[in-house]
Amino acid sequence: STLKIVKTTPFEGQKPGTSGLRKKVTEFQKPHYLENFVQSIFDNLQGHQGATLVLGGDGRYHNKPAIQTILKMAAANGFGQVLVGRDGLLSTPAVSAVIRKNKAFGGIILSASHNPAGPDGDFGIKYNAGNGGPAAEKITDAIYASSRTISEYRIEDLPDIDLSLLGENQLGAMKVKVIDPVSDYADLMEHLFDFSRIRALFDSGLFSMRFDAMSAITGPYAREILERRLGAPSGTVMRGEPLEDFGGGHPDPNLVYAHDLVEIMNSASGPDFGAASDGDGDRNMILGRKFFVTPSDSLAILAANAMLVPGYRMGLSGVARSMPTSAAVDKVAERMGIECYETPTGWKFFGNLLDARKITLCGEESFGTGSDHVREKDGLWAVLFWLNLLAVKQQSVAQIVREHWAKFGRNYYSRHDYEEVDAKAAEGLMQHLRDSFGTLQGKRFGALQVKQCDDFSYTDPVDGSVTTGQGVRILFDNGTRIVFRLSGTGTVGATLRVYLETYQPDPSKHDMDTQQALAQLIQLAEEVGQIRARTGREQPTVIT
Ligand code: VG1
Ligand code: CO
Repeated sequence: STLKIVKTTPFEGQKPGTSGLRKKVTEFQKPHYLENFVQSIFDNLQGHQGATLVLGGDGRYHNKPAIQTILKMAAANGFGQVLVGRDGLLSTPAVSAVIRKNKAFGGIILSASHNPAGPDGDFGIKYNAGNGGPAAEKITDAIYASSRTISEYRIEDLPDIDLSLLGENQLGAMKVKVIDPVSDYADLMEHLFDFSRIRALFDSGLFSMRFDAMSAITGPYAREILERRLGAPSGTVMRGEPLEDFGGGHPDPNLVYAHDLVEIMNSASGPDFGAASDGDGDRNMILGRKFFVTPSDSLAILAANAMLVPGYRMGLSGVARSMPTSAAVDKVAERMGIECYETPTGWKFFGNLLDARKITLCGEESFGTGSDHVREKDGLWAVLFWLNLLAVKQQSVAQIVREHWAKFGRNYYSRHDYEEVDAKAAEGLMQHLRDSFGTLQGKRFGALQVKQCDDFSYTDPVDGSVTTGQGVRILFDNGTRIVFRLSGTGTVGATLRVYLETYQPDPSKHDMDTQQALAQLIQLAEEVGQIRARTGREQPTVIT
């Protein structure tokens, strides 16, 4: 028989983080490294015999060999069929859409999102369940436990499948169906948004946009949807060819890493609307001409205007945001009389709320927004939502945001990242903060008084599961706060994230520079966290 049972020994540290297992490519290239993790996933599934698995990745370096390996392991582990994107490509939201459409058993996504790619870059792998969403913590914990005791894995010793051709192939007893990575997803978008209205906006000749795919996965999706189905002129999509090393770039759609787009949007004759997505297509950045929309504001604005979009005409059952995300959406929920849930960072915590229909929209400050249409955040979805709003409202991006602030107040908000700091120093900083809770409680800093400080923990309202240690919060009056967290997606050292927020209801004070509006809080974060002394950094690596 072609079935091989290969003896192996565990690797250290195959612990899924905020979004799956992310490591250097060189780590994944070690013999058995990928195989051990994939077998650890399969060993924690039940009822997958004969079932369908969805498989695809963001096309980064090592995607191709990894896909072939996983196909052969899926066959050896009894799956009946794998749906795989042509050339092994599928964006993260597209995997979610394909799982749901085909009622598949689950899916595997190969991506390290916005982390740089190439032989010296990062790679990643994540398991999604039958609802299309990232596996819950219970499952990722079980996968990690299996990876620590694994002694063998199963793989079919068969030739590679040609993934460049659409259609069905046989791999041992298992079918491999190569699917168009774009069409199911594009159809879903057409179903949610008013494409004829958006098309009319482009046809008017009075509106232009630029979408930066950052040489990552969204290029083919954006070209099909924006340029073909919606009739935007060709060239609307920039850097639309997915490259294995993302063109050497850092496909993180923020003001720092999408600076080409930012420059285009900042010119006086620039386009009316600009957007970008990340490596695996689940993030979005929204820009107007000379205007940046913070992701937290974007979520709030989508929620406030959802009824203008066909897919959400019936209203929202509720909304959710991750804890560090600004409370702008809370204000909208309050006004609408719907529930707003506060979850830990990472999309896996939204899954239960979406499945239970407690929420319709959700989002994170880290350029992630989504809805119940899939179980991942969705970059192009957010862009189309904005396009639909622009087409209906016939206003500029800046006008829409300013009107929103005037109505709901403005949450001045910023995140300061200190990347690749010494892991021990970062842990020490967090521990120091936790040790300070007693002395901080009630303490006054000028006009600010600490109302509460804690390490955020979350009880899932659907299944009652508890997740602790999700970030240190220092809460002041009126929604002013500082949050400290360590990233769970980095692969080198530690990344410290400091989230700063203050609420300003007065419209006459909505035109301040964000960093200036937060200056006192930034100062306080330094004082309380001893950031400079402990990390050796004079300033953040990235400010968003
Ligand atoms: C970051 C973001 C988080 C997001 C996660 C995955 O996690 O802060 O909001 O869900 O990335 O996004 P962390 O642990 O580094 O802060 V993606 O687009 O990288 O899948
Ligand atoms: Co991503």
